Order: sequence, then structure tokens, then C-alpha cells
Amino acid sequence: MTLYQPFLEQGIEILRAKLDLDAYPIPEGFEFKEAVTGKGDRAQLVTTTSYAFQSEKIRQFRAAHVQGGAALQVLNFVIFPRLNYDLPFFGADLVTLPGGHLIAIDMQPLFRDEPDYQARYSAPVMATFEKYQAHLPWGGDFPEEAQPFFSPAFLWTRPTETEAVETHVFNAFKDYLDLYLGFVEQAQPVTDPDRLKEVEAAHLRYLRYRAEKDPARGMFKRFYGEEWTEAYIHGFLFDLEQKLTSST
Ligand code: DBV
Repeated sequence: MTLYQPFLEQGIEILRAKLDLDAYPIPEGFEFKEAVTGKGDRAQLVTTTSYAFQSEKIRQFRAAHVQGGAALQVLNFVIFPRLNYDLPFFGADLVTLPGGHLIAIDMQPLFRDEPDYQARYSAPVMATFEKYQAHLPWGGDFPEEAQPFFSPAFLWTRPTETEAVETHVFNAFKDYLDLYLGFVEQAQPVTDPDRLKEVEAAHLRYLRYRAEKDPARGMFKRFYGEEWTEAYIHGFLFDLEQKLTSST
């Protein structure tokens, strides 16, 4: 059992319990990828497994699970709502590299600066955020340009103990996901045409940022090459733009 396997399994189970999940098509070649890195004694198999579902209110839930031994474990777990809801994105980036653990969990707002939006989608998460921040202190520097995409409840931490990942981070992940599914349950469709345009624009802004700045790009390129990596990022991990252009 690897470090993030329980997050993946529990995460999907929590979604299944609350939502009527359908499969979301994963393009050929992306469900599973493997490569060997290093040579001789340092040879290491690195696998990437992808999962994806959709539901009435969720355009795409997808997870990418990268496994390459104890010093390389990554789970990136993101929920993209449908474009006729103003729901935030659920994002978890759970990363273990030779340098240590790096954890980002958030419900990333479409409209960060609107007080009413914050009141609905960030304020209710603050108590949970504060509870976990006591055990999982702020992780320090992160890219300035990422700032507009985070909520005030952004849990960003670099635990020094693996046990903290297995306990506090695991509980935080489940609690954030439960809260998010409460938002999904309550969400009512947006019908105002101007607001719908703003929602789509906010999705595209976010997607373009995440695709362009994907911190995993370097890692994926090293393991699987540039062509596969770009196709995976734009055709699966952050696929909205391709979906919109292919449907018109
Ligand atoms: N990050 C992704 C995807 C990944 C992934 C799709 C499938 O968006 C992994 C894999 N993130 C990943 C890896 C690293 C990070 C780092 C491998 C380490 C990169 C390295 O050190 O070489 C949050 N993730 C980071 C960083 C941030 C985030 C701020 C540090 C980047 C830096 O310092 O430049 N990812 C970022 C974010 C969310 C997220 C805001 C939303 C919750 O998923």
C-alpha cells in the first residue's frame, strides 16, 4: 500500500456515496503509463494511473496517481464542476519527492473577490482550515501568480513526518471533500446569461493557468517524454479548452 492509495480509494468512495457517478472517458494511452528511470541499481519503475468520473453537477472529477518508490509518490485529485454552476474547484495536490512532502488542499474559488461568493464557499470552510492548520503549519513560499486562485482556506503545508500525512492530512482531505460535497448538493444552476459567461471565463482562466504552470510537467517529461506529457496535460488533466473547441 503506497502513501496516497488510501486517499484515492477513500476519495472515490466518498464521491460515490454522495453522487451518482458515471464514467468519464479517458483518452487512449492515458489510463496507464509506465517507464523505467535511472540505470542499474538505481533503476526505478514509475507508473501513472488515471481515474475519471462525472455526474449531474460535476463536469469532470479526475485523479492522477504517480508511483515510483517511497521517494516519489504523487496524487493530484481535482473536481471541475459543470459550467452551469458557480461551484469552486476542489483540488488536492499530494506530493512526496526526495526533498519531502508537499501538500495543497483547497476549494478554489471562481470569484475570489466577491464577498457573497466568499461567504458561501470559503467562510464555511474556515473552521476546518483552522483546526488542521494547528497541526499542519503554512508551507511557506509558493508562486505569487498562483495567489488569485486560492481561497482563504488554502491548506498548504510541508509535513516533515510521514505520519502527519497519514493522519492529519488524510483527515483534512476527507473533511474538505465532505464539505465540498455539501456545496455540490446545495448548488442550484446558474441561469443568468451574463453570469454563465463569467463562470465559463473563470473556468478557462483557471484551466489555462493550471495547464501552463503545471508543476508536474518537468517530472512527466523526464519519465514519459514531451509529446505524451503535453497531450496528457491538455487532453486529460486540464481538458476543458479542448472539450469546448471540439464541441463547436
Ligand atoms: N501538480 C498538478 C498536477 C500534478 C502535480 C496535475 C499529476 O497540478 C504534481 C501531477 N505538484 C506536483 C509536483 C510538484 C508540485 C508542486 C510533482 C513538485 C514539483 C517540483 O518540486 O518539482 C499546488 N503544487 C506544487 C507547488 C504548488 C502546488 C504551489 C509548488 C510549485 C512551485 O513551487 O513552483 N497544485 C498546485 C495547486 C493546486 C494543485 C495550487 C490546487 C490545490 O493541485
